[in-house]
Amino acid sequence: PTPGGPTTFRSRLPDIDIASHLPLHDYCFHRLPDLAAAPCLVSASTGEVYSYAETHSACRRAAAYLSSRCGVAKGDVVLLLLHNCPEFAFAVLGISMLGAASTTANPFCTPHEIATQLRLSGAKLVVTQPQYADKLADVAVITADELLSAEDELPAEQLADVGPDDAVVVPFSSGTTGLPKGVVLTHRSVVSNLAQQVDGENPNLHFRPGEEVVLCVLPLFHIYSLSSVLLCGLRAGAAIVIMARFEMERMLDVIQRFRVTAAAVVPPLVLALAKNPVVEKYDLSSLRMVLSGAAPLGKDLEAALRSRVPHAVIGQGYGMTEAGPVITMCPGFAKHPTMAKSGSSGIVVRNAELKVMDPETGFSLGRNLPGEICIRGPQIMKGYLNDPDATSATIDVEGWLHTGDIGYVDDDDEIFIVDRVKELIKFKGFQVPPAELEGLLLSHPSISDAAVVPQKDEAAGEVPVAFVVPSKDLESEITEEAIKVFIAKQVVFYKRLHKVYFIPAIPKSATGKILRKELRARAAAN
Ligand code: AYL
Repeated sequence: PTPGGPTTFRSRLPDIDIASHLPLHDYCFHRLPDLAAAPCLVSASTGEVYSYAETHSACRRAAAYLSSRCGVAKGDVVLLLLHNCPEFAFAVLGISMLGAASTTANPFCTPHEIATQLRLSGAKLVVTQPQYADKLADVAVITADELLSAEDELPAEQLADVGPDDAVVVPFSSGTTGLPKGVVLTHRSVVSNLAQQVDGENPNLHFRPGEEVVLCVLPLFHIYSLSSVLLCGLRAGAAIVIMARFEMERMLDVIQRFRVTAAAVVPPLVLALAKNPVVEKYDLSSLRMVLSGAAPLGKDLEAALRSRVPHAVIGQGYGMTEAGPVITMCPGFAKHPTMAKSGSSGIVVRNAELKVMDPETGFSLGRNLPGEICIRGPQIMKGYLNDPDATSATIDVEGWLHTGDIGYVDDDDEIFIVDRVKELIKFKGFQVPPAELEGLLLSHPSISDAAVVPQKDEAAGEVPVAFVVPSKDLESEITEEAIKVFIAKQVVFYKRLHKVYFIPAIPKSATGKILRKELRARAAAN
C-alpha cells in the first residue's frame, strides 16, 4: 500500500504483442521458412555449422531419441550437465517438444551438488559429456552425442500437447534466501521474456535476422546465456558461435575469425577485454554490441572497454533467474537506439511493471529514491519447485516478484542497481548461496557457529568469506587452511572460501537472524 497508490514504472518503448500461446520450440523456430539455409549454430572448436533447417531437424531427432530410447515424456525433468556445445540447444528444444523440462547444472559441480539437484528436481535422466559421467550414480545417463543417433525425427503427431503453463526450463537459484531451489519457468514465461528482449517493431535487444553473429562463450547452464544468447539468437534468426569454455586468446581469435557482431559477457570478462594487452593483437572491429550482465559493471571499467572497442555499443542487462530472467536492458541495443548513461542497467522490459519498494515501510517510491526492485509481468517464474513457502516469500499476493536488489529509477526511466539486500554472493556472476556454505561449516565438528558473507574483489566482483566460531576445547586444532580445504572438497570452484575469520560469537538479532550487514562491514574492513 502506498498513499496515493503505487508508483509503477514501465518501459520507454511501447508494449508489443507477445505470442505467449506458443510452445518455446515453435516460438524459437518461427523464422525457419525464411532462414532455413542461414547459419544457426556454429561450433567454434570444430568449425561445424548447422543451418536453421539442420538445427531444427537435430532438435526433432533429439526429441525422437529421448522419447523412444530414454522414455522421456510430458512432465518429466531431464538434467543437462554439459559445457557449451550445439547438443545443448538440441537437448533443450528437443525436451521442450516432448513437453518435458530441462534443469541445468555446471559440469564442474561436485557429485554431491549434482545429487542434490537430481533429488530436488526429480530428474530421471542426465545428458552429459563422457568426462563428467563418473560424477553420476543411481540415475540413467546418456552422452550428448547419442542425442543425434536417432535415424528419424520425432513424427509431428508425437509432438506433445504443450500448454503455456507447462514447465520448460528449471534452473536452480537460491533467490533471496536459503539453499538453491528449482525455478519453474514455463513456456509462457520464457517466451514472454524472449519477446520482451527481441520482438516487436523496435526490439529492445536487436539482433538482425540472417546477419547477426552472436558470441556464446558464457555457460548455457546459466540462464543469462541460455536466454539472451541462445534462445534470443534463435528467435531473432542470428548465427550463434558456441565456445565450449572461456579462454582469452581463443575468444579473441573466435571474434576475429567469425566476425562476431554481438557479445554477451560478464564484468570479469569486460575487465580482461579492457586491460589485457593481448587484445591489441586482434581485430575486434566486427563487434557492434557488448552486453554485460549478471553482476554490476563499474563505470570505470565500462569506459576502459569503450576505449578498446569504440565502434561498439556497450551496455548492461539486469536480471534474476526467477524473473524469467531479464528485468532491464540497455536501450542502446534497440533497433532505434536511445542513449543510456554509464552505470545504468537500462530500462525495464516492455509488457512489464517495475516498482521500487521502501524496505522499511513497504510503500512504493518515486524517482531517484533507492529501494527494493520489484517486477511484475507474464515473464516471471511460476514459482519454486515444490516449495510454496519460498514462492510466497518471493512473489507477493499482487504478483510482484521481490528481487532483493536495491536500485532506483532516474528521470529518464533508467534503472541503477546500487546494492543487494539478499544473502546472495556473486563470484564472477555465479551464485554463491551463503546458507549452503554455512550448512557445510556447521557440519564440521570443530565449528560451533558460522556465517558467510561477500567481500569485494577486483577480479571476481565478490568472494565468499566466513566468520567462524570454534567449538570449545577444539579451538587449538582448527586452522583457516583446514577449513578452506574442508569446504573446497565439497563444492564447485566458485563457492570456495577466500578467507576465514575466527570470532567469539556470530552477531545475531533478537530473533536469531545473522546480522549480515555487520559482518559485511567487518569483512570490508579486513
Ligand atoms: P542470477 N547489475 C547488478 N547486479 C546484477 C546485474 C546487473 N546488471 N545482473 C544481475 N545482477 C545480480 O539469478 C542481482 O543481484 O541471474 C540479481 O538479483 O544468477 C542477481 O544478480 C541474479 O542472479 C541478461 C542479463 C540475464 C542479466 C541476466 C541475469 C542473470 C543472473 C540476462 O541479459
